Amino acid sequence: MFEKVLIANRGEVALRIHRACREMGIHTVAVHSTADADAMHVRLADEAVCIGPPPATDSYLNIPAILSAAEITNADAIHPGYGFLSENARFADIVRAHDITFIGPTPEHIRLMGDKIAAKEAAIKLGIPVVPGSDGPVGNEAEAKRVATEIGYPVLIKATAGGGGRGMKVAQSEDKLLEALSMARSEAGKAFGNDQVYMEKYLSTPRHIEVQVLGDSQGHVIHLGERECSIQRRHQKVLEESPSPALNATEREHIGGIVTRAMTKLGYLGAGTVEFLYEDGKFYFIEMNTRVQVEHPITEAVTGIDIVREQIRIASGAPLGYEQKDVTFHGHAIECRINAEDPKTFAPSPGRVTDYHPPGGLGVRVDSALYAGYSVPPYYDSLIAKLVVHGPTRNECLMRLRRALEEFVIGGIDTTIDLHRRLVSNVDFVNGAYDVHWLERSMATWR
Ligand code: MV4
Repeated sequence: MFEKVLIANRGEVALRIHRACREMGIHTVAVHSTADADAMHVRLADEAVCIGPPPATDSYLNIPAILSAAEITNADAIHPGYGFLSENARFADIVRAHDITFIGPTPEHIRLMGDKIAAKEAAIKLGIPVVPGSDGPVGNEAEAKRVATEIGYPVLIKATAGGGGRGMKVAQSEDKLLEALSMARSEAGKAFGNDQVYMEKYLSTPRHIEVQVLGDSQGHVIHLGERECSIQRRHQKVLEESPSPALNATEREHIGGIVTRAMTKLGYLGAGTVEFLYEDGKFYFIEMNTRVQVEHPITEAVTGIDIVREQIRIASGAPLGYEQKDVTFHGHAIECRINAEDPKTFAPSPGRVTDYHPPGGLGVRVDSALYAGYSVPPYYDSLIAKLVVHGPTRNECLMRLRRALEEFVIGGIDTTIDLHRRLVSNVDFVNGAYDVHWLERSMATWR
């Protein structure tokens, strides 16, 4: 097992990784920019190294600085968390070249799943259902017309180098196809320097459901159930829950089995999440995330499995701590992402936190690096806390979540707490009757 892990991240996820290490008797090295000198992860880590000025490109994305910090502290492993360098295959390669363990999948699998078209082709080979569409990039207009006729309108044109919803154009009928195609191409060229696009059948009211997997170096893979992530705004997840209110036990077992068999065939190592669109009882693969995700705590609540601990164990060469038969699902969990943003305009709201009072009680977890007197810096993602609530049933979880949100006090900056207070009492949400467009459509009617 590792002696010392360098945490190449900041904020709540850096704290999360530090906590798992601490409980395993592993020393931790925090890295931080000058803006994060007073951050909680720096205070709690065994050692801390300043890696640069505030801009992420000069600090948390600065590969030479992070590797230097690992060298001078003699860390034997690096955990990238999520975001920043967590899905950067070149970083994983460089870490490996320094004889330091990268706590994550192999660079090959990171690279494979980072290429949207290659990932889809791999999914097909591995027996994972995908959205009907073009076989790779779409060529000229004639080919686009042929493919669109084959899969049926409406169709969606997606940028190969895109992701997170950027560079997508819908064509409702053939007379709109060429315009959508040229707009998608030119936007992709400008945004990503790569105008390659592919085509898929457009699913108009899908849900976003993802399956968590863990694979070890002995080739064992287990799944930890699914997470429903449809409550999104402009492709930013706002709230997630597990299990999905839309799935029954048979569907859960069905998709869990497909993903587990596929990841076993692939020889997947580490924690990973296979993302699907779900519509009319069918699953369609959209992408795979080769990192621990922001919303992992709801899976931990329902299964009782510490995902970050398993990541570290797997990376050290230990076998998974569980077989599939040991994974049982209990109750319901919901995570509210709380951002330092204006609740109406969603403009970032950095600044000094004057009051901080997180909720507590049975089944209430708050993952946050905030403290009274802390100044939220303006340079990074606006996520400042994750409220994770667990209860025996979805309704009891909702009751507990409403109570926890009432208690939650963050003073001195704007936050999105009020958005969640509104969400968890909305009848459509309470009934689980929503798709990926629901939140934006509903908020348009909110004053
Ligand atoms: C789609 C789709 C409908 N049909 N693909 C958006 C970002 C990327 N993860 C994939 N996305 C979508 N792909 C087809 N063929 C609708 C979306 C989509 C979406 C997906 C998941 C979560 C939120 C979303 C919001 C808008 C559109």
